Amino acid sequence: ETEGAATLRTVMRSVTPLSAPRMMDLPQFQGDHKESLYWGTYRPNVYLGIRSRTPLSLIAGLMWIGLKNGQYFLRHVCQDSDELSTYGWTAHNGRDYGHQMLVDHGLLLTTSFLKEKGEGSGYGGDWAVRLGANSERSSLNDAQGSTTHLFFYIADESGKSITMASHVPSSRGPVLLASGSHDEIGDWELYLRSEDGLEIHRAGFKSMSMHNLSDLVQQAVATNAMQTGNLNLPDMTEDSSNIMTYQVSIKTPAQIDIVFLSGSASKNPKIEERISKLTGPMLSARLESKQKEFEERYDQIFNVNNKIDSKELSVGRAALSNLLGGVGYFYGQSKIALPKGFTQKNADKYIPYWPAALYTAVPSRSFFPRGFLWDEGFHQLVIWRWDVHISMDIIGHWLDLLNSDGWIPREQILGAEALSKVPEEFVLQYPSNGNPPTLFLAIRDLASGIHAKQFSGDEAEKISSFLERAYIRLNSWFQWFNSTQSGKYEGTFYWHGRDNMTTRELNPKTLTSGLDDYPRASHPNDEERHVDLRCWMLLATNCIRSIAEFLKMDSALEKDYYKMSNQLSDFRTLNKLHLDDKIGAYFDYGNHTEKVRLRWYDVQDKDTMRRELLRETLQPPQLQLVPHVGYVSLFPFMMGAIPHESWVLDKQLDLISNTSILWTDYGLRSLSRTSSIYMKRNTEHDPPYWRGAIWINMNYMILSALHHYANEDGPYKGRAGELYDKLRSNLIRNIVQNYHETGFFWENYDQNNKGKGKGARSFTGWTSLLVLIMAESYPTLHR
Ligand code: 6A9
Repeated sequence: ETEGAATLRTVMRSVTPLSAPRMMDLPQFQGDHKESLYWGTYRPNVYLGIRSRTPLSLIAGLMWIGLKNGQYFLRHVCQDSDELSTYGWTAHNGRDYGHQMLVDHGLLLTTSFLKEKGEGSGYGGDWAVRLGANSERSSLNDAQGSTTHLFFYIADESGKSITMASHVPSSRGPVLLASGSHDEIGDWELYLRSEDGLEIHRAGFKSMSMHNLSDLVQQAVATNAMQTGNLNLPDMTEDSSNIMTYQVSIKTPAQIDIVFLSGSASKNPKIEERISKLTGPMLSARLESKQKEFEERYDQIFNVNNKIDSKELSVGRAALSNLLGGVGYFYGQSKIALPKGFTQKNADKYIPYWPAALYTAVPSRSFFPRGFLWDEGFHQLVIWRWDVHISMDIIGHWLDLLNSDGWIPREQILGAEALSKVPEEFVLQYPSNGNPPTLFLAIRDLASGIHAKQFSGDEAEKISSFLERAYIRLNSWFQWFNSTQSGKYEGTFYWHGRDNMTTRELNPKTLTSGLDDYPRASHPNDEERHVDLRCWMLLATNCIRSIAEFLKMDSALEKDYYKMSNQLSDFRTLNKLHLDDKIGAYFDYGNHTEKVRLRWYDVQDKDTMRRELLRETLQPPQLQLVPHVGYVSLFPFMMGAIPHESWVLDKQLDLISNTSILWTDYGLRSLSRTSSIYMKRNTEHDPPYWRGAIWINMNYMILSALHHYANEDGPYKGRAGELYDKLRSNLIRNIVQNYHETGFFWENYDQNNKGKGKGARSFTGWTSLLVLIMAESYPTLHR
């Protein structure tokens, strides 16, 4: 076989699905379950977006014209540059109810979503959206601002045309806006109802690119404005339009109800009844009772003992709701990088993954509205507690993305809408790159929950069949790590793929670990070992072992896991590989020197930053423990791998509680203030990221370990308990305060600047672990 043929085989394998029964083919994901999750607010990248969980769906959404500093802007896609002072779901149950609030420079909008299967409705049922608009007092005297233009659209991704109602009277009663038919749901109709006589303008477009909807509407309005002087849609439609847009211009306060009815609606005598149930006073009553249901369920699951005050409670609810309201459905093909030097005939440097669906939560609706592998494990810690069926459905989708090597692409950019948000250089996925297998955190909980008979009979049954089918997938996922990310010596691991040629980075990044620029060995080579990866391997082994025990599999494979789990949890081995026993801290190991810095160089008349070894002390890199105290050094602690009577535990508590090292009043720093890389840029373009800031996923893991050690007898029990209480209240206080002050949850928090939110705002991914911190719910890591 030639080298080329071998490479080709490797490439083809990387885009071939694992040959194993698909998770999503399980009976539990069909029938009622599937239908009950058909429609939803599954387009988290727009301020309000509805679609169904099918590749070519009908999609609906909201736009409006916002006014900022005397200038008009069309709002649609969530963008931080819109400078809304807040937006997000204050209630959302992930299924059939949600309530969102948006504040756009004096304009207060609310969007409510409600879904139900009525008598006569087609597959997936009917849904309603209530739009509320109000003005803040201060801007009422702004004459322009008192008219608000709202746009609601419905479009068919398959390109099938939609019929626009021939005449839209400006009337009070429900008016038909549009109708059509769809293979999965039959005929459908869209109605609008408002108590005020409204003027409605319309436009229809024919287009297959749904990510350009804002442009279509903006152009139509702008062109018409030039001709008529009004900010109105032109009341025209293109032939066989598959996108219909309706504009209502309102004076605040106003309220509009929009209803989508599926099934052969107009032939159905109950049509009036169905409309009136989903609009007006009856809708108000239903929304109210759904809200109450949501709050009661939240209390029952997350606030059993009234652990927090009411001001904090509403922030916890918003955190959960934003996570659930951020769940999206995506369909498309990842782009997988070809090996260096290879290109396709058409010059493409990638090969597409197979077309796949992904139902997933997203880290941030504005910045990262797509699936991220290791983020998802943290999301699922919250979601399984709320709705274990949704959680299994999400995890199942992810596990179906395993290729025949046992690899899952880290960042999921599926479909044109998702792609339109990602800069070129981030698009390609590399089949040699890992990302922490955090889904094991949630799966571990499900397995232990079954052991502990914590689930209802029906749930337990479904979880069992889920785990049974997942077993072979989890095994190949694990084997991928075990074979491709192993170190030079048995039982050691490191994140492969770090750049050992770079001259620009102060410390070559490790994006695969999820901790991007967290400092590792300065000169990557194959002697490296990473303590965080070793701990993820421990988690994975323990999880698979516990599933195997539960499924009573008496196989050689189970014995392997048993052995491996014992090896990886062996305290003496861990210490030999990673412990600095002078200070009692765990470190990576590798070819390292502390004596590096970034310097400006003049390269061909251009100033760029380059890394250099410090000449004056000239300490060449050598094999050693990498002396940076931070999140990575706490991994054995996080995983509960330190025996509760060990002196090392005492040292870990020292590191955590020391204010010159990790402790701040707002949570724990990612990197010690004493580290040589603390708050250092990595290149001229890369400001510090995981080099000091407070991140909530890691704080949650550390908190859960403190909780664990505070509840185990041992000499450090009391101390762990005190730190636990303090850290927990610091985290809650700071996240809540930031939410109240800024209207958002943040990607991370500033360890210096009074704990101020930093990075992406409206980061409603793992920051929503706040819910579990408030509830004191922690993963079952500890055997
Ligand atoms: C950049 C720019 C609009 C970085 O939360 C997602 C990930 C985490 O998994 C990772 O641990 N974030 C953390 O270090 C955000 C990554 C965004 C990369 C893509 C595209 C888009 O600009």
